[in-house]
Amino acid sequence: MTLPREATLVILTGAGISAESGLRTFRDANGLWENHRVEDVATPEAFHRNPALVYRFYNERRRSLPGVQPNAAHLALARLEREWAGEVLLVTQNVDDLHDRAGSRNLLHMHGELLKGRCLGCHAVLDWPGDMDSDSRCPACGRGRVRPHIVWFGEVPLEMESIYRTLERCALFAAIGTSGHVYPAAGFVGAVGPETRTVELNLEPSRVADAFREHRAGRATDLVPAFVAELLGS
Ligand code: BV8
Repeated sequence: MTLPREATLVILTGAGISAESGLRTFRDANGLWENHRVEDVATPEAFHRNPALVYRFYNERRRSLPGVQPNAAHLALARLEREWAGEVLLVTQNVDDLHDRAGSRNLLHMHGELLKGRCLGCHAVLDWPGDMDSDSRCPACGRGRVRPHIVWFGEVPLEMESIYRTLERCALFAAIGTSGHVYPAAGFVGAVGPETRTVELNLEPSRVADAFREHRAGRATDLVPAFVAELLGS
Protein backbone atom coordinates (compact mmCIF):
# COMPACT_ATOMS: atom_id res chain seq x y z
CA MET A 1 0.00 0.00 0.00
CA THR A 2 1.67 3.23 -1.11
CA LEU A 3 1.50 6.16 1.28
CA PRO A 4 0.19 9.60 0.25
CA ARG A 5 3.17 11.97 -0.21
CA GLU A 6 2.00 14.32 2.58
CA ALA A 7 1.26 11.45 4.99
CA THR A 8 2.40 11.69 8.62
CA LEU A 9 4.79 8.95 9.71
CA VAL A 10 5.54 7.96 13.32
CA ILE A 11 8.69 5.96 14.04
CA LEU A 12 9.29 4.46 17.50
CA THR A 13 12.79 3.28 18.38
CA GLY A 14 14.22 1.27 21.27
CA ALA A 15 17.61 0.09 22.46
CA GLY A 16 17.98 -2.24 19.46
CA ILE A 17 18.64 0.66 17.07
CA SER A 18 21.67 1.68 19.14
CA ALA A 19 22.98 -1.88 19.62
CA GLU A 20 25.19 -1.80 16.50
CA SER A 21 26.69 1.48 17.70
CA GLY A 22 27.98 -0.47 20.69
CA LEU A 23 25.44 0.57 23.34
CA ARG A 24 24.06 -2.41 25.25
CA THR A 25 20.35 -3.09 25.11
CA PHE A 26 18.42 -3.85 28.28
CA ARG A 27 17.87 -7.42 27.15
CA ASP A 28 21.62 -7.94 26.53
CA ALA A 29 22.21 -6.99 30.13
CA ASN A 30 19.14 -9.20 30.77
CA GLY A 31 17.95 -6.17 32.63
CA LEU A 32 20.83 -6.46 35.08
CA TRP A 33 23.38 -3.90 36.12
CA GLU A 34 25.85 -4.40 38.98
CA ASN A 35 23.60 -7.30 40.08
CA HIS A 36 20.60 -5.02 40.27
CA ARG A 37 17.54 -5.37 38.04
CA VAL A 38 17.28 -2.23 35.92
CA GLU A 39 13.73 -1.83 37.15
CA ASP A 40 15.19 -1.59 40.67
CA VAL A 41 17.88 0.94 39.77
CA ALA A 42 15.80 3.09 37.43
CA THR A 43 13.06 4.08 39.90
CA PRO A 44 12.39 7.12 42.15
CA GLU A 45 12.48 4.78 45.15
CA ALA A 46 15.98 3.57 44.20
CA PHE A 47 17.13 7.18 43.87
CA HIS A 48 15.70 8.00 47.29
CA ARG A 49 17.14 4.84 48.85
CA ASN A 50 20.60 4.90 47.30
CA PRO A 51 21.26 8.03 45.21
CA ALA A 52 24.99 7.24 44.83
CA LEU A 53 24.18 3.93 43.08
CA VAL A 54 21.70 5.59 40.72
CA TYR A 55 24.06 8.52 39.97
CA ARG A 56 26.78 5.96 39.21
CA PHE A 57 24.44 3.97 36.89
CA TYR A 58 23.81 7.06 34.78
CA ASN A 59 27.34 8.48 35.01
CA GLU A 60 28.71 5.24 33.55
CA ARG A 61 26.24 5.28 30.67
CA ARG A 62 26.71 9.03 30.04
CA ARG A 63 30.50 8.57 29.92
CA SER A 64 30.14 5.92 27.18
CA LEU A 65 28.37 8.30 24.74
CA PRO A 66 31.40 10.21 23.32
CA GLY A 67 32.94 6.85 22.37
CA VAL A 68 30.05 5.69 20.16
CA GLN A 69 28.68 6.98 16.87
CA PRO A 70 25.27 7.01 15.19
CA ASN A 71 24.94 4.05 12.84
CA ALA A 72 23.36 3.65 9.37
CA ALA A 73 19.92 3.15 10.91
CA HIS A 74 20.04 6.45 12.83
CA LEU A 75 21.32 8.23 9.71
CA ALA A 76 18.60 6.70 7.51
CA LEU A 77 15.86 8.01 9.84
CA ALA A 78 17.39 11.50 9.68
CA ARG A 79 17.37 11.21 5.86
CA LEU A 80 13.70 10.18 5.94
CA GLU A 81 12.83 13.30 7.97
CA ARG A 82 14.76 15.52 5.54
CA GLU A 83 13.37 14.04 2.32
CA TRP A 84 9.82 12.97 3.22
CA ALA A 85 7.20 15.55 2.08
CA GLY A 86 4.97 15.08 5.15
CA GLU A 87 5.74 15.06 8.88
CA VAL A 88 8.04 12.37 10.29
CA LEU A 89 7.83 12.17 14.10
CA LEU A 90 10.60 10.12 15.70
CA VAL A 91 9.70 8.95 19.21
CA THR A 92 12.60 7.26 20.96
CA GLN A 93 12.69 5.31 24.22
CA ASN A 94 16.46 5.66 24.14
CA VAL A 95 18.20 8.11 26.42
CA ASP A 96 21.35 8.22 24.27
CA ASP A 97 22.00 11.14 21.86
CA LEU A 98 22.57 9.09 18.71
CA HIS A 99 19.38 10.21 16.90
CA ASP A 100 20.26 13.84 17.76
CA ARG A 101 23.80 13.44 16.44
CA ALA A 102 22.50 11.67 13.30
CA GLY A 103 20.52 14.85 12.51
CA SER A 104 16.95 13.96 13.50
CA ARG A 105 15.13 17.12 14.63
CA ASN A 106 11.43 16.22 14.98
CA LEU A 107 12.49 13.92 17.82
CA LEU A 108 10.87 13.19 21.19
CA HIS A 109 12.88 11.47 23.93
CA MET A 110 9.90 10.05 25.81
CA HIS A 111 12.11 8.50 28.52
CA GLY A 112 14.42 11.49 28.92
CA GLU A 113 18.06 12.03 28.00
CA LEU A 114 21.37 10.97 29.56
CA LEU A 115 22.98 14.33 28.66
CA LYS A 116 20.40 16.31 30.63
CA GLY A 117 19.71 16.87 34.32
CA ARG A 118 16.67 18.18 36.20
CA CYS A 119 16.71 20.47 39.24
CA LEU A 120 14.80 19.04 42.22
CA GLY A 121 14.24 22.63 43.40
CA CYS A 122 13.21 24.76 40.40
CA HIS A 123 12.58 21.81 38.03
CA ALA A 124 14.73 23.39 35.31
CA VAL A 125 15.92 20.89 32.65
CA LEU A 126 19.68 21.36 32.27
CA ASP A 127 22.33 20.29 29.78
CA TRP A 128 24.57 17.92 31.77
CA PRO A 129 27.41 16.32 29.75
CA GLY A 130 29.56 15.41 32.76
CA ASP A 131 29.17 13.32 35.90
CA MET A 132 26.43 14.09 38.42
CA ASP A 133 26.30 13.35 42.15
CA SER A 134 24.64 14.49 45.37
CA ASP A 135 26.89 17.57 45.47
CA SER A 136 25.79 18.70 41.99
CA ARG A 137 23.82 21.95 42.16
CA CYS A 138 21.46 23.59 39.70
CA PRO A 139 23.14 26.46 37.76
CA ALA A 140 19.69 28.00 37.15
CA CYS A 141 18.52 28.48 40.77
CA GLY A 142 21.96 27.99 42.32
CA ARG A 143 20.77 25.74 45.12
CA GLY A 144 18.67 22.74 44.02
CA ARG A 145 20.10 19.22 43.92
CA VAL A 146 20.11 17.67 40.46
CA ARG A 147 18.74 14.32 39.25
CA PRO A 148 19.16 12.63 35.88
CA HIS A 149 16.53 13.88 33.37
CA ILE A 150 15.40 10.30 32.91
CA VAL A 151 11.86 8.89 33.15
CA TRP A 152 12.15 6.08 35.70
CA PHE A 153 9.82 3.10 36.06
CA GLY A 154 6.65 4.31 37.71
CA GLU A 155 7.08 7.86 36.35
CA VAL A 156 5.04 9.42 33.55
CA PRO A 157 6.84 9.48 30.18
CA LEU A 158 7.37 12.85 28.46
CA GLU A 159 5.29 14.36 25.63
CA MET A 160 2.56 11.72 25.87
CA GLU A 161 -0.15 14.16 24.73
CA SER A 162 1.57 15.10 21.47
CA ILE A 163 2.62 11.49 20.86
CA TYR A 164 -0.94 10.18 21.08
CA ARG A 165 -2.24 13.09 18.96
CA THR A 166 0.20 12.18 16.19
CA LEU A 167 -0.40 8.44 16.51
CA GLU A 168 -4.13 8.98 15.94
CA ARG A 169 -3.53 10.69 12.60
CA CYS A 170 -0.46 8.92 11.20
CA ALA A 171 -0.58 6.81 8.02
CA LEU A 172 2.43 4.69 9.04
CA PHE A 173 3.65 3.52 12.44
CA ALA A 174 6.96 1.66 12.48
CA ALA A 175 8.65 0.26 15.61
CA ILE A 176 12.39 -0.39 15.35
CA GLY A 177 14.55 -2.34 17.81
CA THR A 178 12.17 -2.43 20.75
CA SER A 179 11.16 -5.55 22.66
CA GLY A 180 7.66 -4.38 23.57
CA HIS A 181 8.30 -4.99 27.29
CA VAL A 182 7.81 -1.45 28.50
CA TYR A 183 4.53 0.46 28.51
CA PRO A 184 3.09 2.84 27.44
CA ALA A 185 5.48 2.68 24.41
CA ALA A 186 4.62 -0.99 23.77
CA GLY A 187 0.97 0.03 23.52
CA PHE A 188 1.45 2.74 20.85
CA VAL A 189 0.64 0.27 18.04
CA GLY A 190 -2.84 -0.03 19.58
CA ALA A 191 -3.38 3.75 19.47
CA VAL A 192 -3.18 4.18 15.68
CA GLY A 193 -6.15 4.34 13.32
CA PRO A 194 -7.64 1.26 11.62
CA GLU A 195 -6.14 2.26 8.23
CA THR A 196 -2.65 2.93 9.57
CA ARG A 197 0.13 0.81 8.10
CA THR A 198 2.04 -0.85 10.97
CA VAL A 199 5.53 -2.32 10.56
CA GLU A 200 7.85 -3.93 13.12
CA LEU A 201 11.57 -4.01 12.29
CA ASN A 202 13.49 -6.13 14.76
CA LEU A 203 16.10 -8.84 15.20
CA GLU A 204 13.37 -11.03 16.66
CA PRO A 205 9.61 -10.66 17.16
CA SER A 206 8.74 -8.31 20.02
CA ARG A 207 6.24 -9.03 22.78
CA VAL A 208 3.63 -7.13 20.74
CA ALA A 209 4.58 -8.45 17.27
CA ASP A 210 1.05 -9.78 16.70
CA ALA A 211 -0.32 -6.23 16.76
CA PHE A 212 1.73 -5.27 13.68
CA ARG A 213 0.57 -6.03 10.12
CA GLU A 214 4.09 -6.22 8.66
CA HIS A 215 7.33 -7.61 10.12
CA ARG A 216 10.90 -7.29 8.88
CA ALA A 217 13.47 -9.46 10.64
CA GLY A 218 17.12 -8.50 10.76
CA ARG A 219 19.61 -5.97 12.04
CA ALA A 220 18.62 -2.31 12.10
CA THR A 221 21.59 -1.21 10.00
CA ASP A 222 20.40 -3.53 7.22
CA LEU A 223 16.63 -3.10 7.55
CA VAL A 224 16.25 0.64 8.19
CA PRO A 225 18.22 2.12 5.25
CA ALA A 226 16.36 -0.26 2.90
CA PHE A 227 12.99 0.60 4.47
CA VAL A 228 13.69 4.35 4.16
CA ALA A 229 14.81 3.97 0.53
CA GLU A 230 11.58 2.08 -0.18
CA LEU A 231 9.44 4.79 1.48
CA LEU A 232 11.23 7.53 -0.47
CA GLY A 233 10.72 5.55 -3.66
CA SER A 234 14.41 5.64 -4.48
C1 BV8 B 1 4.22 4.54 33.34
C2 BV8 B 1 14.80 5.17 31.07
C3 BV8 B 1 2.12 5.48 33.95
C4 BV8 B 1 15.59 4.50 32.13
C5 BV8 B 1 13.08 3.54 30.72
C6 BV8 B 1 4.62 -2.07 38.09
C7 BV8 B 1 5.01 -0.94 38.80
C8 BV8 B 1 5.22 0.30 38.19
C9 BV8 B 1 5.04 0.41 36.81
C10 BV8 B 1 4.67 -0.73 36.12
C11 BV8 B 1 4.45 -1.96 36.73
N1 BV8 B 1 4.11 -2.86 35.78
C12 BV8 B 1 4.10 -2.25 34.57
C13 BV8 B 1 4.43 -0.96 34.77
C14 BV8 B 1 4.55 0.07 33.78
C15 BV8 B 1 6.04 0.22 33.47
C16 BV8 B 1 6.47 -0.97 32.65
O1 BV8 B 1 6.11 -1.06 31.49
N2 BV8 B 1 7.26 -1.89 33.27
C17 BV8 B 1 7.74 -3.05 32.54
C18 BV8 B 1 9.11 -3.48 33.08
C19 BV8 B 1 6.70 -4.17 32.71
N3 BV8 B 1 6.18 1.44 32.75
C20 BV8 B 1 6.43 2.57 33.42
O2 BV8 B 1 6.65 2.64 34.61
C21 BV8 B 1 6.39 3.83 32.56
N4 BV8 B 1 5.52 4.80 33.17
O3 BV8 B 1 3.70 3.48 33.07
O4 BV8 B 1 3.54 5.63 33.87
C22 BV8 B 1 1.56 6.08 32.74
C23 BV8 B 1 1.28 5.27 31.64
C24 BV8 B 1 0.73 5.85 30.50
C25 BV8 B 1 0.47 7.21 30.48
C26 BV8 B 1 0.75 7.99 31.60
C27 BV8 B 1 1.32 7.43 32.73
C28 BV8 B 1 7.76 4.44 32.46
C29 BV8 B 1 8.68 3.49 31.72
C30 BV8 B 1 9.99 4.19 31.43
C31 BV8 B 1 11.12 3.48 32.14
N5 BV8 B 1 12.38 4.05 31.68
N6 BV8 B 1 14.19 4.14 30.28
C32 BV8 B 1 16.93 4.10 31.59
O5 BV8 B 1 17.10 4.02 30.36
O6 BV8 B 1 17.79 3.87 32.44
S1 BV8 B 1 12.58 2.12 29.98
C33 BV8 B 1 13.96 1.44 29.27
O7 BV8 B 1 13.71 0.07 29.10
C34 BV8 B 1 14.19 1.93 27.88
O8 BV8 B 1 13.95 3.30 27.76
C35 BV8 B 1 13.27 1.10 27.06
O9 BV8 B 1 12.01 1.69 26.97
C36 BV8 B 1 13.16 -0.14 27.89
C37 BV8 B 1 13.93 -1.23 27.20
O10 BV8 B 1 13.14 -1.52 26.11
P1 BV8 B 1 13.77 -1.59 24.65
O11 BV8 B 1 14.19 -0.25 24.21
O12 BV8 B 1 12.75 -2.29 23.86
O13 BV8 B 1 15.09 -2.43 24.80
P2 BV8 B 1 15.20 -3.98 25.06
O14 BV8 B 1 16.61 -4.25 25.46
O15 BV8 B 1 14.07 -4.44 25.95
O16 BV8 B 1 14.92 -4.64 23.62
C38 BV8 B 1 15.86 -4.44 22.58
C39 BV8 B 1 15.17 -4.90 21.31
O17 BV8 B 1 16.06 -4.63 20.22
C40 BV8 B 1 14.91 -6.39 21.29
O18 BV8 B 1 13.63 -6.63 20.75
C41 BV8 B 1 15.99 -6.95 20.35
O19 BV8 B 1 15.51 -8.06 19.61
C42 BV8 B 1 16.21 -5.79 19.43
N7 BV8 B 1 17.56 -5.71 18.85
C43 BV8 B 1 18.74 -5.97 19.46
N8 BV8 B 1 19.75 -5.73 18.58
C44 BV8 B 1 19.17 -5.31 17.43
C45 BV8 B 1 17.78 -5.30 17.59
N9 BV8 B 1 16.94 -4.94 16.61
C46 BV8 B 1 17.48 -4.58 15.43
N10 BV8 B 1 18.80 -4.55 15.19
C47 BV8 B 1 19.67 -4.92 16.16
N11 BV8 B 1 20.99 -4.91 15.90
